[in-house]
Order: sequence, then C-alpha cells, then structure tokens
Amino acid sequence: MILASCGSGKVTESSDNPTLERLRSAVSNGCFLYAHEDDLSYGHTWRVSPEEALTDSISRSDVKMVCGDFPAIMGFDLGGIELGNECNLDDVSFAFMKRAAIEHHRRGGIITYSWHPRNPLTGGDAWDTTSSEVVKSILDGGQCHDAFMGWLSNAADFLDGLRDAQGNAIPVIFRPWHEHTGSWFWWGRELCTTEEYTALWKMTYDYLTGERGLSHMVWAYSPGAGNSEEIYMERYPGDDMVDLLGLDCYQYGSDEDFMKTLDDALTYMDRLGEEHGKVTALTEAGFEGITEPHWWTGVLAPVLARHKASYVLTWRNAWNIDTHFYAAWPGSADADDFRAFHDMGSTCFLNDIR
Ligand code: BMA
Repeated sequence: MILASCGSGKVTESSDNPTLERLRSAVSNGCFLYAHEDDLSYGHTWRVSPEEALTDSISRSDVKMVCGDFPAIMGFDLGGIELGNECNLDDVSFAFMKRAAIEHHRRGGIITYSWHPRNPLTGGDAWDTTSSEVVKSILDGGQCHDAFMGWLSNAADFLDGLRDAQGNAIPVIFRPWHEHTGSWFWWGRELCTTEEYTALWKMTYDYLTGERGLSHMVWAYSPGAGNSEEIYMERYPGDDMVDLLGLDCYQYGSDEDFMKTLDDALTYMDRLGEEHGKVTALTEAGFEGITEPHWWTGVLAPVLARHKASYVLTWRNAWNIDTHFYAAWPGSADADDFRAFHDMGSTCFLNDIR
C-alpha cells in the first residue's frame, strides 16, 4: 500500500484508487504536487534518443538538475501510439516512455497521460480542423468507427503494459480529449456537437474500462481556460466517467491577466469539486520561455494557495525549440525562483510523496 506524506500531515491508506487518494490527501494537507511533461525524456539541452531508449539510466531531468528533486508527477503523451509508431509525435520512443513510467512509479511517483491522436478522417494531425465530421465518423455507425477502435486498441495495449515488477497495473491518470472547449483539435467545440463529444468520451471510457479492463485509471476532464462555468461543464461526460476536474491554463499576456483567469476558473472548480465529489487539478499550465524570473513564487503559487488544485503540470522543455520550455533548466533565468518554489511547504516533489 502506498503512503504519501506532504507538509506536516501524514496520509491515510487508500480505500479507493491509490492515485486518487494521494491527490486527495495532498489537498487535505494544504499542498499540491508538481508535475512536468516529458521530464525524463528530454530537457532544454539534452534528450534520450530513440537509440538510447532501452539503455538510458532514466536519471536525467531538468527539474532535478535545478532543485535536486524529481517532479512528483510525470506527464507523457500517447500521440502516435494509435498508428503503432515507434515514437510519439515529439519523437519520444514508446519503449522509453514505458520504462520511464514504470521506473517513476517504482520510485514512488505518479504518471499522467495525454493523447494527441491524429485525425482519423483526414489523415492529418490532432490540430487538423478542416472537417467537422471527424467525431461523428468514429462513433458507432460512422465510416471510421472500425479503424478508430483499432486505434483505441493500440492505446489500450500500451496502457495495459504499464505494470510493476509484480505484474500489478499502475494506476495512471488518463486525460483524453482535452481542451475541447476550444476549437484547435478535431474534437474541439466547433468541430462536434455536445452529444458527439460526450458519446466519444463514453465510447473511450467503456472500451478501456469495460472491454479492456483498465479500471484502475484516473479519468481527468480538462477543458481550456478563459471560459465561464457553464462552458466548462457544457460537455461534462458525467460523474460516473470522470474522476478529476482539470483545467489547462497558459499565460500569454500579463501576470495579472493570467492570475485572474486562473483564479476565476479555480474558484468555480473548487465549488464543482465539492458538489461532484471530485478532486481538481491544473492539468496543464505554464508560461512559454518563462520570461518572468519570479513566475513560480510570484505568479503561480499565490493563486494556487487560494484554491484546492491537487497538482499543477507545466508543459515540456523542448530540446529542439529554443524558447519552448515551461520548467526551469540549469542556467535558466527562473532557476533560483524555481528552487524557492520547490522549498515552499505547499509544494510536493517526488521526495515529499514517497
Ligand atoms: C504542444 C507543443 C507541441 C507538441 C504538442 C504535443 O503544446 O508543445 O510542440 O508537439 O504540444 O506534445
């Protein structure tokens, strides 16, 4: 049984999903977990190449190099698994992704998966919004239904392979069909109806949990930011198919604008979490290139301190795009502030939860 400690409190044993229980206990201890996308796969100046996928020691991490600790949660993306590719859309080998997830779990951490699958109707990528028939085409009776069920099967095979040394399934957080309140993915708001979106979620949920028996996953719902509570909940699939209420919220303008947008959303999410009995989280966040050196303790942490989000995941530090990073790296302008963020009593990294 996994126990987690955070701040001064001690967590009780799980009677439920152990991952969900650890998130809940962080909140009841007044803490939140820090998560980083692709943290073990590459950083601002390095990467595990596909050739190193089976030999790398799984020890490099920009976050660890800066603050001495791994993130508590590691994010990975399944985009490309649907086609049976060797690497995902950001060139991370699925073989490495599997090893890294199992190792992070062994070290006491938590894993979350997003998925940017390609467009099953047009053959384009997840951002191909040229047709508003895509979701309809993959639902039962649609022309791409059978092919898409094959895609889901490939994703299920990968998720089912995430097992500890004893063969037990690892209870990952799964976050499909994200940012659907915007219209930049083929499953976005203007690309399908509410009924089609919720049917897509149900089809995904029923297949993975029912047919494939992946009942240990934590299902995260993650609309984009900047919307009213009504839009946030417009396409909510239902309490029986969601475990966690998430939010994807990035800073594009001033600190004040970001803080207000985040604060407004987390305010109604706190309430919705209570009403629906769900834990909440900032499932994606960040400020590309982090040009504000005190962003961690001066912008992000003060808003989170007012709310009940169980974790915050900042997006990836791309090794091949100079300004595309969302966590500190050795020598980055925000590195001192990131260390101060790590040292705050309210933040949990891997050493705090294992
Ligand atoms: C986006 C960017 C892209 C990346 C995609 C999926 O936000 O980081 O470069 O391909 O996420 O990870």
